[in-house]
Amino acid sequence: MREEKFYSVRMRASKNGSHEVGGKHLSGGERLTTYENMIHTVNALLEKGIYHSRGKPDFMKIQFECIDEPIQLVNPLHIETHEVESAEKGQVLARKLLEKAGIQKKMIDLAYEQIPECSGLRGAILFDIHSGKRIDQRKERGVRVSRMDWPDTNFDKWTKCYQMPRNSRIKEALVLATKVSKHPATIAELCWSDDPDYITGYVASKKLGYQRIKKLKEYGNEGGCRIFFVDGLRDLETYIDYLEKQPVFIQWEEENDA
Ligand code: PML
Ligand code: MG
Repeated sequence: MREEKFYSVRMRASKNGSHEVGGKHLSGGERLTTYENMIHTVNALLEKGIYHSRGKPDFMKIQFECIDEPIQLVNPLHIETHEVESAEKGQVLARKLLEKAGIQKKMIDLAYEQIPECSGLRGAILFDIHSGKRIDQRKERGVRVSRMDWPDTNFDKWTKCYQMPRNSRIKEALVLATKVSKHPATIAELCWSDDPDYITGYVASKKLGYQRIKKLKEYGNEGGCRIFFVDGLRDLETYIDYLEKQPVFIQWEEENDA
């Protein structure tokens, strides 16, 4: 498919020491790039971590590695945006959408009990929709989805068609949600940012697509959430391996947009 070599580039930034010594997580980023574009990509991640509303980092790690596996091309999830009057109404809508995605109400309540645990994690929580329990063993790290990106020219085409801003936050969130939802073990995802200046979040699933909810928390709140609702009967190790290692490029083709 592609002859060129690609590299996975990752960044994480924290304050009061590295994540390993209990520093506060500030920012993370995942990109796929060619060697020619490496400096530009590393600079973009550096900038993302340096100028951050959660604080000024005193630790940052940026690393790259060559990818040997073939890169999977995936069409982005269909996107819809909901305006809501308040964070409370946004949360009611999020719960409704999770039910629509096929998750029982009592399981959604149990997942919401996990939300305080989500805050401060640099990755996601995996929540089993059968047992109602968190099933990853990643403690304060969570599972970090990696090795994914959306080439700029194709993303630009998509933003024009949907009249969306050329916004890297939306791009990164939709890339992640698309990769995650593609796996058969993922039933749905619930996410909102841990940044105090960003209040939009989403529920995503294969069935519903990427359902943005304009307000899921109040400005100033640093409590974020990223929960993957998973079918825990499937092999967890293979699933986590997919999330962390399978390289994915988003490629939008209008005719494939459901
Ligand atoms: C994040 O910034 O960590 C997640 C942002 C999710 C919502 C992005 C959007 O669709 O506006
Ligand atoms: Mg953030």
